[in-house]
Amino acid sequence: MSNLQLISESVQKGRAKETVSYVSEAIKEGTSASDILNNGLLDGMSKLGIKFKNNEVYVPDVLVAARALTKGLEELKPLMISEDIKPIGKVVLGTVKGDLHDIGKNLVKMMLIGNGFEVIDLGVDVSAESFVNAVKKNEPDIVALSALLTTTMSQQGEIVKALTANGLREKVKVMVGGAPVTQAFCDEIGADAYAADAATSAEIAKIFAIHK
Ligand code: B1M
Repeated sequence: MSNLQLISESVQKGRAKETVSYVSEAIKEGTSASDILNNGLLDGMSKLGIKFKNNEVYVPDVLVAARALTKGLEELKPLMISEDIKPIGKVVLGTVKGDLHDIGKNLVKMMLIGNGFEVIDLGVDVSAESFVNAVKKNEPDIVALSALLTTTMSQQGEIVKALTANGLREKVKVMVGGAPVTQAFCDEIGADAYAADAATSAEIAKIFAIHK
Protein backbone atom coordinates (compact mmCIF):
# COMPACT_ATOMS: atom_id res chain seq x y z
CA MET A 1 0.00 0.00 0.00
CA SER A 2 1.33 3.47 -0.85
CA ASN A 3 1.91 6.08 1.82
CA LEU A 4 -1.05 8.11 0.53
CA GLN A 5 -3.35 5.10 0.84
CA LEU A 6 -2.00 4.49 4.34
CA ILE A 7 -2.79 8.11 5.26
CA SER A 8 -6.32 7.77 3.86
CA GLU A 9 -6.88 4.48 5.72
CA SER A 10 -5.53 5.82 9.01
CA VAL A 11 -7.84 8.87 8.82
CA GLN A 12 -10.83 6.60 8.17
CA LYS A 13 -9.86 4.47 11.16
CA GLY A 14 -9.37 7.57 13.32
CA ARG A 15 -5.75 6.71 14.15
CA ALA A 16 -4.23 10.13 14.79
CA LYS A 17 -0.67 9.01 15.66
CA GLU A 18 -0.45 6.76 12.58
CA THR A 19 -1.80 9.54 10.39
CA VAL A 20 0.85 11.96 11.64
CA SER A 21 3.63 9.44 11.14
CA TYR A 22 2.50 8.52 7.57
CA VAL A 23 2.19 12.21 6.70
CA SER A 24 5.69 12.80 8.05
CA GLU A 25 7.06 9.86 6.01
CA ALA A 26 5.36 11.11 2.85
CA ILE A 27 6.89 14.56 3.37
CA LYS A 28 10.34 12.98 3.80
CA GLU A 29 9.81 11.00 0.57
CA GLY A 30 9.25 14.30 -1.24
CA THR A 31 5.50 13.89 -1.90
CA SER A 32 3.89 17.27 -2.57
CA ALA A 33 1.63 18.86 0.04
CA SER A 34 -1.29 18.93 -2.39
CA ASP A 35 -0.91 15.19 -3.06
CA ILE A 36 -0.77 14.39 0.65
CA LEU A 37 -3.75 16.66 1.26
CA ASN A 38 -6.01 15.60 -1.62
CA ASN A 39 -5.07 11.95 -2.15
CA GLY A 40 -4.30 11.12 1.48
CA LEU A 41 -6.01 13.16 4.20
CA LEU A 42 -9.04 14.50 2.30
CA ASP A 43 -9.48 11.22 0.43
CA GLY A 44 -9.83 9.49 3.81
CA MET A 45 -12.37 11.99 5.11
CA SER A 46 -14.40 11.98 1.93
CA LYS A 47 -14.54 8.13 1.90
CA LEU A 48 -15.62 8.19 5.53
CA GLY A 49 -18.25 10.84 4.68
CA ILE A 50 -19.82 8.43 2.17
CA LYS A 51 -19.83 5.60 4.75
CA PHE A 52 -21.41 8.00 7.29
CA LYS A 53 -24.13 8.92 4.82
CA ASN A 54 -24.83 5.23 4.18
CA ASN A 55 -25.02 4.52 7.93
CA GLU A 56 -21.96 2.23 7.73
CA VAL A 57 -20.17 4.33 10.39
CA TYR A 58 -21.54 6.58 13.14
CA VAL A 59 -20.95 9.94 14.86
CA PRO A 60 -18.09 8.74 17.15
CA ASP A 61 -16.25 7.30 14.10
CA VAL A 62 -16.49 10.65 12.32
CA LEU A 63 -15.30 12.52 15.40
CA VAL A 64 -12.18 10.37 15.83
CA ALA A 65 -11.49 10.55 12.09
CA ALA A 66 -11.85 14.32 12.29
CA ARG A 67 -9.25 14.38 15.08
CA ALA A 68 -6.86 12.26 13.01
CA LEU A 69 -7.42 14.56 10.03
CA THR A 70 -6.75 17.66 12.16
CA LYS A 71 -3.50 16.17 13.53
CA GLY A 72 -2.42 15.20 10.00
CA LEU A 73 -3.18 18.73 8.76
CA GLU A 74 -1.08 20.21 11.59
CA GLU A 75 1.87 18.05 10.48
CA LEU A 76 1.36 19.10 6.86
CA LYS A 77 0.76 22.80 7.51
CA PRO A 78 4.38 24.06 7.16
CA LEU A 79 4.68 22.35 3.75
CA MET A 80 1.24 23.63 2.69
CA ILE A 81 2.26 27.18 3.53
CA SER A 82 5.53 26.83 1.63
CA GLU A 83 3.60 25.50 -1.43
CA ASP A 84 0.93 28.20 -0.97
CA ILE A 85 -2.10 25.89 -1.21
CA LYS A 86 -5.33 27.86 -1.15
CA PRO A 87 -8.64 26.58 0.27
CA ILE A 88 -11.41 26.04 -2.33
CA GLY A 89 -13.76 28.37 -0.46
CA LYS A 90 -14.51 30.08 2.82
CA VAL A 91 -17.44 29.26 5.12
CA VAL A 92 -18.76 31.13 8.16
CA LEU A 93 -20.49 28.55 10.34
CA GLY A 94 -22.42 28.65 13.59
CA THR A 95 -25.34 27.42 15.66
CA VAL A 96 -28.02 30.10 15.82
CA LYS A 97 -28.99 32.31 18.78
CA GLY A 98 -30.63 30.53 21.71
CA ASP A 99 -29.29 27.16 20.62
CA LEU A 100 -26.40 25.38 22.34
CA HIS A 101 -26.29 22.15 20.30
CA ASP A 102 -22.95 21.84 18.54
CA ILE A 103 -22.27 18.17 17.75
CA GLY A 104 -23.91 18.36 14.31
CA LYS A 105 -22.29 21.73 13.62
CA ASN A 106 -18.87 20.30 14.48
CA LEU A 107 -19.43 17.40 12.10
CA VAL A 108 -20.38 19.85 9.36
CA LYS A 109 -17.20 21.79 10.15
CA MET A 110 -15.02 18.69 9.87
CA MET A 111 -16.62 17.61 6.60
CA LEU A 112 -16.11 21.08 5.16
CA ILE A 113 -12.47 21.23 6.29
CA GLY A 114 -12.03 17.67 5.04
CA ASN A 115 -13.24 18.81 1.63
CA GLY A 116 -10.80 21.70 1.38
CA PHE A 117 -12.78 24.64 2.85
CA GLU A 118 -11.54 27.22 5.31
CA VAL A 119 -14.12 27.36 8.11
CA ILE A 120 -14.66 30.28 10.46
CA ASP A 121 -16.55 28.68 13.35
CA LEU A 122 -18.53 31.24 15.36
CA GLY A 123 -19.59 28.61 17.90
CA VAL A 124 -23.05 28.31 19.44
CA ASP A 125 -25.77 30.81 20.42
CA VAL A 126 -24.71 33.16 17.61
CA SER A 127 -26.89 36.23 16.96
CA ALA A 128 -27.86 37.51 13.52
CA GLU A 129 -25.73 40.59 14.23
CA SER A 130 -22.66 38.42 14.90
CA PHE A 131 -23.21 36.55 11.61
CA VAL A 132 -23.50 39.88 9.77
CA ASN A 133 -20.28 41.16 11.38
CA ALA A 134 -18.45 37.91 10.56
CA VAL A 135 -19.55 38.14 6.92
CA LYS A 136 -18.36 41.75 6.70
CA LYS A 137 -15.01 40.85 8.30
CA ASN A 138 -14.25 37.54 6.54
CA GLU A 139 -16.06 37.85 3.18
CA PRO A 140 -16.99 34.14 3.02
CA ASP A 141 -18.53 32.35 0.03
CA ILE A 142 -21.01 30.51 2.24
CA VAL A 143 -22.82 31.10 5.53
CA ALA A 144 -23.80 27.79 7.17
CA LEU A 145 -26.44 27.81 9.91
CA SER A 146 -27.25 25.00 12.31
CA ALA A 147 -30.41 24.85 14.48
CA LEU A 148 -31.59 21.89 16.55
CA LEU A 149 -34.66 23.32 18.25
CA THR A 150 -38.04 24.14 16.77
CA THR A 151 -37.87 27.29 18.89
CA THR A 152 -34.56 28.45 17.35
CA MET A 153 -34.89 27.45 13.70
CA SER A 154 -36.72 30.74 12.99
CA GLN A 155 -33.37 32.44 13.75
CA GLN A 156 -32.11 31.11 10.43
CA GLY A 157 -34.76 33.27 8.74
CA GLU A 158 -33.74 36.25 10.89
CA ILE A 159 -30.14 35.83 9.72
CA VAL A 160 -31.23 35.77 6.06
CA LYS A 161 -33.19 38.99 6.71
CA ALA A 162 -30.24 40.61 8.52
CA LEU A 163 -27.90 39.76 5.64
CA THR A 164 -30.38 41.32 3.21
CA ALA A 165 -30.81 44.44 5.37
CA ASN A 166 -27.02 44.88 5.41
CA GLY A 167 -26.66 44.52 1.63
CA LEU A 168 -24.78 41.21 2.01
CA ARG A 169 -27.34 38.68 0.80
CA GLU A 170 -26.17 38.62 -2.83
CA LYS A 171 -22.56 38.15 -1.76
CA VAL A 172 -23.00 34.83 0.04
CA LYS A 173 -24.82 31.52 -0.29
CA VAL A 174 -26.81 30.59 2.79
CA MET A 175 -26.97 26.91 3.73
CA VAL A 176 -29.22 25.67 6.53
CA GLY A 177 -29.42 22.41 8.44
CA GLY A 178 -30.28 20.73 11.73
CA ALA A 179 -32.81 18.12 12.81
CA PRO A 180 -36.04 20.23 12.62
CA VAL A 181 -35.02 22.03 9.40
CA THR A 182 -36.52 20.94 6.07
CA GLN A 183 -36.25 21.86 2.41
CA ALA A 184 -39.68 23.53 2.67
CA PHE A 185 -38.43 25.67 5.58
CA CYS A 186 -35.29 26.53 3.63
CA ASP A 187 -37.46 27.72 0.70
CA GLU A 188 -39.77 29.64 3.03
CA ILE A 189 -36.97 31.72 4.58
CA GLY A 190 -35.17 32.27 1.27
CA ALA A 191 -31.98 30.33 2.03
CA ASP A 192 -30.02 28.87 -0.89
CA ALA A 193 -29.68 25.26 0.24
CA TYR A 194 -30.77 22.75 2.83
CA ALA A 195 -28.39 19.95 3.82
CA ALA A 196 -29.83 16.98 5.71
CA ASP A 197 -26.44 15.84 7.00
CA ALA A 198 -22.80 16.84 7.26
CA ALA A 199 -21.65 14.91 4.19
CA THR A 200 -24.35 16.56 2.06
CA SER A 201 -23.37 19.99 3.40
CA ALA A 202 -19.84 19.45 2.03
CA GLU A 203 -21.21 18.22 -1.32
CA ILE A 204 -23.40 21.31 -1.67
CA ALA A 205 -20.57 23.62 -0.58
CA LYS A 206 -18.35 22.11 -3.31
CA ILE A 207 -21.04 22.80 -5.93
CA PHE A 208 -21.26 26.42 -4.71
CA ALA A 209 -17.45 26.71 -4.82
CA ILE A 210 -17.30 25.41 -8.40
CA HIS A 211 -19.96 27.89 -9.56
CA LYS A 212 -18.74 30.99 -7.73
CO1 B1M B 1 -31.07 18.81 23.21
N1 B1M B 1 -32.78 18.64 22.25
N2 B1M B 1 -31.87 20.19 24.34
N3 B1M B 1 -29.40 18.75 24.14
N4 B1M B 1 -30.69 17.26 22.22
C1 B1M B 1 -32.81 17.72 21.12
C2 B1M B 1 -32.49 18.46 19.84
C3 B1M B 1 -34.31 17.19 21.19
C4 B1M B 1 -34.85 16.73 19.83
C5 B1M B 1 -34.41 16.09 22.28
C6 B1M B 1 -35.83 15.60 22.45
O1 B1M B 1 -36.63 16.21 23.10
N5 B1M B 1 -36.15 14.48 21.85
C7 B1M B 1 -35.05 18.45 21.75
C8 B1M B 1 -35.57 19.44 20.72
C9 B1M B 1 -37.08 19.41 20.60
C10 B1M B 1 -37.55 20.37 19.58
O2 B1M B 1 -37.17 21.49 19.53
N6 B1M B 1 -38.40 19.88 18.72
C11 B1M B 1 -33.99 19.04 22.64
C12 B1M B 1 -34.23 19.92 23.72
C13 B1M B 1 -35.71 20.19 24.03
C14 B1M B 1 -33.22 20.49 24.50
C15 B1M B 1 -33.37 21.46 25.69
C16 B1M B 1 -34.43 22.54 25.52
C17 B1M B 1 -33.62 20.57 26.92
C18 B1M B 1 -33.91 21.34 28.18
O3 B1M B 1 -33.04 21.97 28.69
N7 B1M B 1 -35.15 21.26 28.58
C19 B1M B 1 -31.95 22.04 25.81
C20 B1M B 1 -31.79 23.29 24.96
C21 B1M B 1 -30.47 23.98 25.19
C22 B1M B 1 -30.26 25.06 24.15
O4 B1M B 1 -29.78 24.77 23.10
N8 B1M B 1 -30.64 26.27 24.47
C23 B1M B 1 -31.13 20.93 25.24
C24 B1M B 1 -29.82 20.67 25.63
C25 B1M B 1 -29.05 19.63 25.17
C26 B1M B 1 -27.68 19.25 25.70
C27 B1M B 1 -26.83 20.47 26.12
C28 B1M B 1 -27.88 18.38 26.91
C29 B1M B 1 -27.09 18.38 24.53
C30 B1M B 1 -26.26 19.20 23.52
C31 B1M B 1 -24.77 18.98 23.67
C32 B1M B 1 -24.04 19.59 22.53
O5 B1M B 1 -24.50 19.75 21.41
N9 B1M B 1 -22.81 19.96 22.84
C33 B1M B 1 -28.36 17.93 23.85
C34 B1M B 1 -28.42 16.83 22.96
C35 B1M B 1 -27.16 16.00 22.85
C36 B1M B 1 -29.58 16.51 22.22
C37 B1M B 1 -29.84 15.28 21.35
C38 B1M B 1 -30.03 14.11 22.29
C39 B1M B 1 -28.77 14.92 20.33
C40 B1M B 1 -28.38 16.05 19.40
C41 B1M B 1 -27.16 15.63 18.62
O6 B1M B 1 -26.07 16.09 18.91
N10 B1M B 1 -27.32 14.71 17.66
C42 B1M B 1 -31.17 15.70 20.60
C43 B1M B 1 -32.10 14.53 20.32
C44 B1M B 1 -31.74 13.83 19.05
O7 B1M B 1 -31.42 14.47 18.06
N11 B1M B 1 -31.81 12.56 19.08
C45 B1M B 1 -31.65 16.84 21.38
C46 B1M B 1 -26.23 14.16 16.87
C47 B1M B 1 -25.89 15.14 15.74
C48 B1M B 1 -24.80 14.55 14.87
O8 B1M B 1 -27.06 15.31 14.98
O9 B1M B 1 -27.20 17.75 15.50
O10 B1M B 1 -29.05 16.58 14.19
P1 B1M B 1 -27.61 16.72 14.55
O11 B1M B 1 -26.78 17.05 13.23
C49 B1M B 1 -27.01 16.32 12.05
C50 B1M B 1 -27.99 16.99 11.07
O12 B1M B 1 -29.05 17.65 11.72
C51 B1M B 1 -27.11 17.85 10.21
O13 B1M B 1 -25.85 17.17 10.18
C52 B1M B 1 -25.71 16.30 11.31
C53 B1M B 1 -25.46 14.87 10.83
O14 B1M B 1 -24.60 14.73 9.83
N12 B1M B 1 -26.85 19.24 10.57
C54 B1M B 1 -26.53 20.14 9.60
C55 B1M B 1 -26.80 19.85 11.75
N13 B1M B 1 -26.49 21.14 11.59
C56 B1M B 1 -26.30 21.34 10.28
C57 B1M B 1 -25.94 22.49 9.56
C58 B1M B 1 -25.81 22.37 8.16
C59 B1M B 1 -26.06 21.18 7.51
C60 B1M B 1 -26.41 20.04 8.22
O15 B1M B 1 -25.40 23.37 7.38
C61 B1M B 1 -25.54 24.43 7.33
